[in-house]
Amino acid sequence: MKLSDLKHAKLKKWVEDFAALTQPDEVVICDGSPAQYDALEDAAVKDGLAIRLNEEKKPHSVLFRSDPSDVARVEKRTFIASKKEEDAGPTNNWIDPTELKKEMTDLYRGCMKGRKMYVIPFSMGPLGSPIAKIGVELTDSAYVVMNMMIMTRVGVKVLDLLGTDGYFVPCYHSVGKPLAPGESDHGVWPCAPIDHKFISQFPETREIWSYGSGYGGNALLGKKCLALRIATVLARDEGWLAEHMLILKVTNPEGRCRYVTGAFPSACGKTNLAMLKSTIPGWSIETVGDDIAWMKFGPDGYLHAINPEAGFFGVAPGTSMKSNPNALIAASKNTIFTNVGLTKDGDVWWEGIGYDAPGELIDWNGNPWTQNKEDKTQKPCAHPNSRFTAPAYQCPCIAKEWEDPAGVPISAILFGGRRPNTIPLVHMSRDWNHGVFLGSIVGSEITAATLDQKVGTVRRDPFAMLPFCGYNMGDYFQHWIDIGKNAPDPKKLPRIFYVNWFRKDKDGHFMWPGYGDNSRVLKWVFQCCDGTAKTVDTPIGIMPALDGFDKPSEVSDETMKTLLSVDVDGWLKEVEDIKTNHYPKFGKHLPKELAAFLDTLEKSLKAEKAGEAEPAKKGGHCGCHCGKKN
Ligand code: OXD
Ligand code: MN
Repeated sequence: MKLSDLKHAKLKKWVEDFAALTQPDEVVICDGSPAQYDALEDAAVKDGLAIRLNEEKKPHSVLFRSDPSDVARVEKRTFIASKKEEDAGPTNNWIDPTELKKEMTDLYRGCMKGRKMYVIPFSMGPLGSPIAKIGVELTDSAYVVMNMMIMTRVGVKVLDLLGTDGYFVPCYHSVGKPLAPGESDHGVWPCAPIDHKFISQFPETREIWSYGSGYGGNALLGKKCLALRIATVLARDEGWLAEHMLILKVTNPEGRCRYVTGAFPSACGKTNLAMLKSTIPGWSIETVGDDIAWMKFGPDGYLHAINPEAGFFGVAPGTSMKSNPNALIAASKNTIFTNVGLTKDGDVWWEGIGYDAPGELIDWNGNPWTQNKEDKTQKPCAHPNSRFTAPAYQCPCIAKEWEDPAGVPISAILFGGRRPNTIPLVHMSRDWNHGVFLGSIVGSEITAATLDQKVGTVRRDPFAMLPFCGYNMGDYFQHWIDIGKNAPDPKKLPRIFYVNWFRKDKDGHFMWPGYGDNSRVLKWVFQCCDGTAKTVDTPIGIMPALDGFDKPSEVSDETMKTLLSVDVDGWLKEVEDIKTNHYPKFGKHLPKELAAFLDTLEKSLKAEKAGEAEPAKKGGHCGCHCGKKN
């Protein structure tokens, strides 16, 4: 397919203009065909950028090694360029859009010399779904094209859907490393130095301009840039929700199912939760998505979610047959591995894969590496943020409705983080706005002093959206409140829960087994939605009654009691931290409803401490938001 074949005049002109600026040798339209994918793979292998893996061990799969300076999302080089700084809000890096466009245009000038420019028409979401959106990415990275072909729906069918004048989100991307005549990459991952890297979102014009990084969310622009940062802006204006959430399907022993979404900060085990193997006989969990959910009210009045992605860009280290067999099987063929170890026989290996490294390997830097378990200072073989890019349809537990254009009706929304103390295993909000309050206070404990915060303090990551919200986070809280207010039928809104799998005892051991046993929490969530759960009212919300929770046998009664109790002093400290360090950041953008919840919470905790509170009330909660108890 050639540039002249593009029937969409605006798209064609936009491509021509960017090609004139960046001066590639050739413009290639991505048709989405397997033949084109294979040709890109062959070229990457020939350029020394990719290594073909053993066809028997990992059929049709390759390994890429990136530059050590280009291994992760670069939050400090990620910008929200709205006209007014206030619209980007206190949690984003803001730059003036005019200045930024000038600076980036200079960087883009001639940046694709010696390279091909690929035009990637892609759909986020099942083609033609009323919730899906189309983007077009222009990039000079074959790695990006290959990943986008797994992570999104790419090609002619998207162009057909766009027709002659359909709307698309324009996305520019360059690795920022032009080639001199006759020069090639010679096996060196192309990228630009850190202060030339820009991951820029322009919320008013709904554009994405990325420069200098070829890695993950910096470069696969459908994912964090479009499906979250730009989509949050579209969602605000169009009345829906674009969220950093997994989507899973729970089926009970009677064969009835419910769909649940869940927001957790990065590195809290979202992919594992989305694919967990239930430990309760008769209950099963299937996956609809592992990272992003777009939710819109359907004609039936329920919030319906689609997974805008078509693949998993999962963290490899720690993924094993024990922790997540479904992810390992999804990544057993037709997969791109990035920055993992390579074995002598052409297979991959990483820390936490579940078995020792077989003999001498090549590490993610391309150096020989032999495992030495005695040496606690040994550098890892796989980079801690090494990844697999695997097609979702290969996941054994993918739900049959994962590509349903209508999405799946959501019964429950979970929020969670890594909290060694204070936060109980699970509690349910009293109503939608209380759930918004819980989302707004999500946080994770700092475990390594890599951020500008002390170990042991809580990094607030509201709705797990801290690096992903494309506008003022205070206004985003308000948008969540408005979604509840404008719901066609408030009784059909999802129930909202706060979970914590990471509570530790005084010796630093995890109190809850997690993984498959998280299905026990999902069972209680399911029962809350049915109105059949055994619950108690507490100052922080609705919690499971001890005798109404399906406890794993290895957890003692004492531990279970602690996991399901309210730590009044811990929560009072939590309130204090939110009051002093978190909420004030949002100034006048903080919805008054949220400030009121914080006050009420503080009062009830103080009353509980003073022994003035009514004793915990037992009883089923009807499960909808009508306020009725049964
Ligand atoms: C991701 C992230 O890669 O959240 O999904 O960082
Ligand atoms: Mn994520």
